[in-house]
Amino acid sequence: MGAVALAWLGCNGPNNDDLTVTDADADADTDADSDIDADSDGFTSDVDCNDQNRNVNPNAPELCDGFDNNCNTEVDELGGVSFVGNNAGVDRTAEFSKGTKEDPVVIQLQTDGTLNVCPGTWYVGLDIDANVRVLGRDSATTTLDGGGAIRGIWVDESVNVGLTGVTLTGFVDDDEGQLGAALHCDGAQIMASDIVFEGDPSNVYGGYASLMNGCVLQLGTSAFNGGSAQYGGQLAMSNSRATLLDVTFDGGTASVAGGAVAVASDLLDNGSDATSFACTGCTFENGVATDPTKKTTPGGGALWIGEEAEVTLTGTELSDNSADGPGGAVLLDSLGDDSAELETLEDTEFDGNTAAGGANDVSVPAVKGGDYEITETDDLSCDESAGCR
Ligand SMILES: [Ca+2]
Ligand SMILES: [Ca+2]
Ligand SMILES: [Ca+2]
Ligand SMILES: [Ca+2]
Repeated sequence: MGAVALAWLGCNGPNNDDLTVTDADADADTDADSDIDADSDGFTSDVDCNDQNRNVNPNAPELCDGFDNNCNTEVDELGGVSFVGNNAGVDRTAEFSKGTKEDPVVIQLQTDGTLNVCPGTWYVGLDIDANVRVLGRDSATTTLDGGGAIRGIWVDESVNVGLTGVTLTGFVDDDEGQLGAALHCDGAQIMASDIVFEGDPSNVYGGYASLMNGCVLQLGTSAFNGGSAQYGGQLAMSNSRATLLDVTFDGGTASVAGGAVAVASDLLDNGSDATSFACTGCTFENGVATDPTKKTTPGGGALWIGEEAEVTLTGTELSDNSADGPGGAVLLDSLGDDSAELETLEDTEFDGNTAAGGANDVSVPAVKGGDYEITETDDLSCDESAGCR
């Protein structure tokens, strides 16, 4: 009313035109905009650090959400965890804090939104059934830990999931000991970056990660450390597509095939989606395919490529991997009549890989009906007597 009143009085001001746009808050001063409460949260813009958002003001609770909610100039100073959906963010710190090393908890995420996880170690696993972004602050400071008792991030619906900035450790497949302990993707789309996989899980398919039934995984700048499985000590996949950029696989162990990664259309399921694995700027090192009982001779110290699987390696280094059987670094294998393809091998280097069973770098043993392709080989050496070409 101030502006209207002054305009009405007219002759009191030096300039009638200016008076109609000043002092909208009716306190008769001349700082036109500093004391407007545009978002009606009870705090005027001189003290409300975001006067367009009623959930931000000096009396608002501080959430872990990347913003200074309480206008004290500090962002997320209380840490914790929040979930932001369509409405105001909800503080879920108490729920996440219930998990302890001795008694970790599984949190269900069933509505779309963003889960913000501030630095610290949270003893939780996430069962995700909605379109959710999980935003850790960064993998050096933010950890989800399964305490050696529960599964990690489990996505078995056709949803879009984002995942960034977390270390995943201490997870096990507590259900059947079959699938990736830290990350399981069944028919979902997952975009992830800055993930560190640790904790040496041991199971059947993919120590840390398993992808199946049309899963699409994009993974940037991440690291797999340790881990073991029968197939794919760190990652196993079938009927799914994985596109990786700048990912390090270090020290995975397989007792059947693929110290780091196992890729085959018939590995985890019997779907009909394309099975492809592409890695650019990746490193595979210290992978081991070995059978402690020495009853079998497992192959593919780093990578095992099985039925109808297409693998592309670009600008990648495979070093110091080893196998009891064939393929110190890579084993192209096919159990049935369908092809396994090392589609492209470009600017990729092999160094220090060893195989007790033939072909230190890439082995292509002659098995029935196999239709193997290796194209654009660069710096590739292998034992021709083992079938490499
Ligand atoms: Ca306000
Ligand atoms: Ca506000
Ligand atoms: Ca604050
Ligand atoms: Ca905040």
